[in-house]
Amino acid sequence: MERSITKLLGIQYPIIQGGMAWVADYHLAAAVSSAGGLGLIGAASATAEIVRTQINEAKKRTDKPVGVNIMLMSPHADEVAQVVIEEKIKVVTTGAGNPGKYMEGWKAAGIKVIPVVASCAFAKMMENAGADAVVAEGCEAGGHIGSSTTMALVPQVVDVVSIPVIAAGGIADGRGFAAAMMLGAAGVQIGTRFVVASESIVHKDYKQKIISAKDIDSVVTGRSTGHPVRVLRNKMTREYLKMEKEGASFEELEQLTLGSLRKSVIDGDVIEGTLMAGQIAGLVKKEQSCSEIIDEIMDQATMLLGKKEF
Ligand code: TUI
Repeated sequence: MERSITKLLGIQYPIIQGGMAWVADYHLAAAVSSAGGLGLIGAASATAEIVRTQINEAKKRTDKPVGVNIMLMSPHADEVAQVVIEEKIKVVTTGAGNPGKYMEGWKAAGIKVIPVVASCAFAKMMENAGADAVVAEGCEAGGHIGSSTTMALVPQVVDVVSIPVIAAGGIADGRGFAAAMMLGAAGVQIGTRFVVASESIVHKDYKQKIISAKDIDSVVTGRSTGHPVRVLRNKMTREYLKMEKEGASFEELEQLTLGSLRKSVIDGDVIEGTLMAGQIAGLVKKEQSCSEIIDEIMDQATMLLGKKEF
């Protein structure tokens, strides 16, 4: 069993970029892959043709492998699952659901499949279904989350599967990377720090909200609807949480957040928009290139762990 994800994925450093909706486009994915990590295009709720264009733009910018993250609640997931085969994508990660029905097709196409999991039971199910690795994502992560923390989840998942485990949630520097290794992870997935990367297309006002965030600026909306989402607090979350407290219906709450991620990422509306970010936002202090981010993390981790090979 290959335990090293650098060998499994043909990358230099065991750092994969989160497949963040609206944020993880071809600019960011190509930059992370060029810097030696694994960049991902976040398909989110985009159509198959948009994802195909994104893949082709990424290929123009880097000769290193770029993966695709498929958000399984998307109405276009079936078509996107086919596009990754047609475009000869080498690595697919999945989020917010069960990718079981696509597994056979992806494996037959030689794709390395890495589902994001938030529990041991689901990790084991994914291993049995043929996953090559899993991302164990703790609830410190931004966006749609499960209920266990990274510290508790990662070692428990490591103990129930024999495939490599990639730790996610709350990791943004070499200390987090080293800690993940101590928990038995083979690598890390990083989101929030890459949101503010210079190659990230995210509006400068959203980046500034992350850079100026304090440790306690993170909240979880949607607990009442069964779709908890971690974001930075703002006017929108105050209204959302108030409505949740008053027993608003799923439809009313959906109405409030409709198009709100586009508002923040593209328009820079940090008041009414959804500012998805992990709890580690308070640690992210400046905009840097993906190459600077990855080199800094690896230098710090190498020093702490006393080893260079991953
Ligand atoms: O998927 C994510 N994070 C996301 S997806 C997303 S798009 C979105 N926007 C608004 C509302 C909702 C979603 C934003 N952030 N992370 C990976 C992840 N997957 N975290 C947790 C899970 C997960 C949860 C339950 C995976 C599988 C699962 O259950 C599968 C099953 O069938 O038991």
